[in-house]
Amino acid sequence: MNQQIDDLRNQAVASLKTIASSDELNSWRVRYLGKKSSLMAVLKGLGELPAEERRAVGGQANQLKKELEALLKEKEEALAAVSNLSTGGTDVDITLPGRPANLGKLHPMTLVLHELGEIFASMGFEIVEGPEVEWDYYNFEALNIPKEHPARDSMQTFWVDAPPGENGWEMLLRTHTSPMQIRVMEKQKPPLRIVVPGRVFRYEATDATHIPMFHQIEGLAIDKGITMADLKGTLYEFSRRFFGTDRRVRFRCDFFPFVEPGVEMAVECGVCKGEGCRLCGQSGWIEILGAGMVHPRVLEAGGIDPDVYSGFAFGMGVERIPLLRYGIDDIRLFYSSDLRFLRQF
Ligand code: FA5
Repeated sequence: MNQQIDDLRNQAVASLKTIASSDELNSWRVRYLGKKSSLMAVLKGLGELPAEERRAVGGQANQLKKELEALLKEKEEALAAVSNLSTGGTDVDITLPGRPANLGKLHPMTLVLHELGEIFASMGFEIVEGPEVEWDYYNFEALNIPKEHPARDSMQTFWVDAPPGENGWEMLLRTHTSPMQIRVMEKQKPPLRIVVPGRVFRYEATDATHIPMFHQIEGLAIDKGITMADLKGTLYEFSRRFFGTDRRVRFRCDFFPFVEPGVEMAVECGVCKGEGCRLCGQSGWIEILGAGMVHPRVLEAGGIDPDVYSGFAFGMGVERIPLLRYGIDDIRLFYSSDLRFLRQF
């Protein structure tokens, strides 16, 4: 009998170790502790045993019963702990993969500014930045646009109500990035090649190609013997790299008081491919920049001798660049905060 109870214990303990679910544990309980189990049969049959054997077997069998009950409880708790772990103790299944984090991305204008910077940097231009709140001296006066000059009318200005600066200068939000031409010339002597990306502001009505706050990138190159051919070569190369080799580009004469001669550069419309549409005002072209040879008076204002040096400058409207590349038909979309639009870039 002694041996039989020992065998039963070994069997019960060994099979308990393989159990991994509460169903299996229930079958184990029925098998080793249930009414029809071998252990219960031993306990029920005690009365038929001789008195001295009854005590010894009874003690052993009862001890095994207690031991198996304790093991059962322990296993029940272990299984419950595992199941709590996988559900986090709640209705949430923590074994499921996590929700992806909502990653932000750069605004399309920032991406375009980075790309323009890379293109011009690879052509040897340094990238510099300047103040958005400017003196009228740098924005107009030093650029050969004196007070009362009609060219001031083409750039409706936001004036800043602030005490006047040196020589009675008035404060404004810069209407273009060209003031940096003067600021750079004051500090750096030729040869110099710079581009200036940045925000500019104009008091204007909005439409599909005009907004009151937009970005420009100014370019300036000054050295001995710089000609219009250098300007055109640089801008053609920019267009080839940004828009590809098959996009047509057009130069036409234009007037800006700070260049002589002056041109505007237009690129074939990306929406209608030159056919004419709402975006390009049915012309097939979109003007992206003004440019020209730096006016001798501007070189002088920057402290550079126009008899020795010459230079070219351009000022490109950055928002119009992705319009042309992606065929977007309204510039205002960039600032409408519509994530369905912005996420596409
Ligand atoms: C200028 O701002 C001159 N400073 C450019 C220049 C620089 C000429 C150096 C010569 C030498 P303009 O006002 O044309 O020029 O503006 C330049 C470009 O800015 C335009 O071709 C256009 O692409 C963009 N632009 C002008 N106004 C707006 C506007 N309201 N919204 C969006 N883009 C605009």
